[in-house]
Amino acid sequence: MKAFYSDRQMRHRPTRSFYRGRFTAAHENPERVACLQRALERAGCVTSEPKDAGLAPILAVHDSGYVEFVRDAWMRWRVDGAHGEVIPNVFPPSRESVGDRTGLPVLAQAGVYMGDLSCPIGEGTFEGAYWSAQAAVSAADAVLAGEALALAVCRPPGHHAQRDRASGYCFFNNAAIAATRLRERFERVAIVDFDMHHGDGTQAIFYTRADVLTASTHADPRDTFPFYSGAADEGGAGAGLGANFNIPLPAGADDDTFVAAVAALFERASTFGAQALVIAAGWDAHGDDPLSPFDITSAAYTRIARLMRAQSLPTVIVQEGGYHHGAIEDALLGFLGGLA
Ligand code: SP5
Ligand code: ZN
Repeated sequence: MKAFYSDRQMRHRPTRSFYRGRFTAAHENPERVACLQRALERAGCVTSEPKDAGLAPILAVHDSGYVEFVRDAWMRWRVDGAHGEVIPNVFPPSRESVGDRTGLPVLAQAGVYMGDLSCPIGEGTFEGAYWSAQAAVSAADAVLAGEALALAVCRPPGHHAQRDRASGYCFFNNAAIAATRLRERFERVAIVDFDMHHGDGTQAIFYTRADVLTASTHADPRDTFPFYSGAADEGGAGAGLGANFNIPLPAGADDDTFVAAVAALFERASTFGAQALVIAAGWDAHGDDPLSPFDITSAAYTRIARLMRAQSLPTVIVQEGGYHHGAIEDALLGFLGGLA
């Protein structure tokens, strides 16, 4: 299987994340990649450098003012005499009430373009997020060129990023970028997201579209980030009605429950008539993950990989979350085992 990763993704090095009243070490750290790389190596899979497809595939999903903010914020923050990484401390009464955002000071933009305090922008954040997106583009291009499967070791992750908003450690929505790329050839594309968190950014990006199905299973958002979306009754709107599918799961869910939910996502993709798949693959449902409310083992990921292969569709796998170093190596290794 072709797999893509650039060392330039390591340039995003968040030092902290604000959570429940204090700054904590960032869970989404560059060391995660070494664990994923070890799993790939153990499975005999070598990553190659993504091509530079430029900003166009990112701008096909994201607002240009937002992309410029991610690119320039760190430098502007320093010019302003602000400290450390770019983190907002003011928020608009409603995002819709903000007219032209492009002329605002960087601090005011941070409140518009950042949904929470866990996406600090540092010196290398844009470069890291840019190359993470390029890995997704290269994986999509490999599938467009005839590969049955390709994997993008995306880090920073992407599924919480909206068209014009970072959140949940995510800046550019790598899965949405890959799906948009696949749409150049395939009429109907399905995104199947089994990261433990709801893929709220991806849902928002495609919510009114009939050509891209977004299907996600996750911990019940009434108790778990991202809290404000991910319920089972969110089915899409307008032309996109019926092209969004959520399966929230209760705390304590086990392998059988989780695998059955992912099977239901694949069934929906099939009913939808998907001609290609994007898998938003997070490993944070694993029972050892510090964020997981589930009781899931690596064996679940082997079963999920088999289900995925049984769809016999061209497939791009995009890395999302997963924060326990041992668990993500083991989960990815289990998943890769299911592909054999
Ligand atoms: C891509 C992805 O998985 N993003 C997840 C974002 C979750 N953000 C909120 C969780 C903050 C957790 N800090 C945890 C301390 C637990 N001991
Ligand atoms: Zn997650």
